[in-house]
Amino acid sequence: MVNPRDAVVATYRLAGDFPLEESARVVAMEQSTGTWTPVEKRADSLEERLAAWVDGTDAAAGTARIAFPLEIFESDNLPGFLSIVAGNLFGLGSLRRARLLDLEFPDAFVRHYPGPAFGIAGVRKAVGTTSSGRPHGGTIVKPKVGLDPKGTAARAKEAALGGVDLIKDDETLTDQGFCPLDERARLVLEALDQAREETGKPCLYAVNLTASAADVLDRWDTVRQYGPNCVMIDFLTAGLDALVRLRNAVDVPIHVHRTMHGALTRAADFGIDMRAWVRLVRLCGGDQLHIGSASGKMDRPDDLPGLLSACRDGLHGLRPLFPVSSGGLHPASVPHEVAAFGSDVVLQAGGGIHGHPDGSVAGARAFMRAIDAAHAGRRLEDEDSPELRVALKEWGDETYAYQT
Ligand code: CAP
Ligand code: MG
Repeated sequence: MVNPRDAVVATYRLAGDFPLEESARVVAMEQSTGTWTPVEKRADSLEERLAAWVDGTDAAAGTARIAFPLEIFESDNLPGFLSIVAGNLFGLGSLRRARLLDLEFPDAFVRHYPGPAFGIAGVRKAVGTTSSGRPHGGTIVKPKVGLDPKGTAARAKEAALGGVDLIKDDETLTDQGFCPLDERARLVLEALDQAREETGKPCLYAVNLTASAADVLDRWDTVRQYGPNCVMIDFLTAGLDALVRLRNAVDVPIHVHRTMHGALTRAADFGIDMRAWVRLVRLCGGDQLHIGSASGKMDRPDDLPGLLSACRDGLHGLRPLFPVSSGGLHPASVPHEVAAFGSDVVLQAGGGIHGHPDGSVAGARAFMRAIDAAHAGRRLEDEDSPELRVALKEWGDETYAYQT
């Protein structure tokens, strides 16, 4: 097995024209010093130092560990990193299955990356849940797009008055003409200050700064004048480099959305597993990350415990990532989610709060009461909460398919 001090190890699921061991060697060569045919080695070649190697295979699982010498990577170039561990191999005609499952980094690689500045403990401190340790409840302002800054702020204020810990922009809301970022950030943060005067409770606003790496920093400069307490980025569409740059610029928690992940994570035979992305987002400094839910509208993660471990294990002393469960959740989903995630989770409901028959304040109250009850091990049906009763009647107790 590789000496973990000096190599990045990528685990792949491989299958193709050749036996597993051979396919693994093909990938190791293609991603480091080789090509399809031998090339005469020059006397001054560095190939010995830079060649990747097969660090073990598991025939039963159909997986192979491929070790890449640290020297093959630049210390701070994530696009280059992905070109090596997640590059040509997916296009090789000899493979009919090539899926990157996981990544292991040596300390010498990790120390060039910032990791989460807040992590679970830091976000809990910001929200005031350090002592209770309860799950956080958040919402996404809905409609996804379709409100101007005033309308967004009004709906955000209602959710904050209902007691949520976090309000986020939706992943497609950035700085469009119908809802300019500058005015939206200012009005939402003002509205949350007003709500806090009434509730006495902090509420994070994850303002979506998704844009090119350069523009993300300009957008941080735009919003920082209003005293933001959280920011958000869609890390796949913006790029990991934009996440790192944002991490190195901001002094508030970073909420990381994973939109577009399905194009990479869902195909059984080809793709990049969410676990590899969790490791990279944690390295790059996200504080909370969507990883899928146990009962919502999105496709189930096939190894939720493995994702939770990647969020929280002692990865080189990096702070743990706060996992976010979201997508089609409503109050009756909460016990299912808490059973699967435990209490260190951010549960989010967009439609499951703003679609409440009695509006967003009632929807937020219902969702937060469901979190309190589930955290205390109480049955939702026994709660003395008119808002929760209405939500349970409206959406029932089962996970449900998309309601068109
Ligand atoms: C949820 C959501 C989130 C999804 C993302 C949406 O809204 O805002 O983007 O949770 O999926 O746009 O669907 P609802 P994932 O609560 O109204 O469904 O968390 O799997 O990355
Ligand atoms: Mg969304």
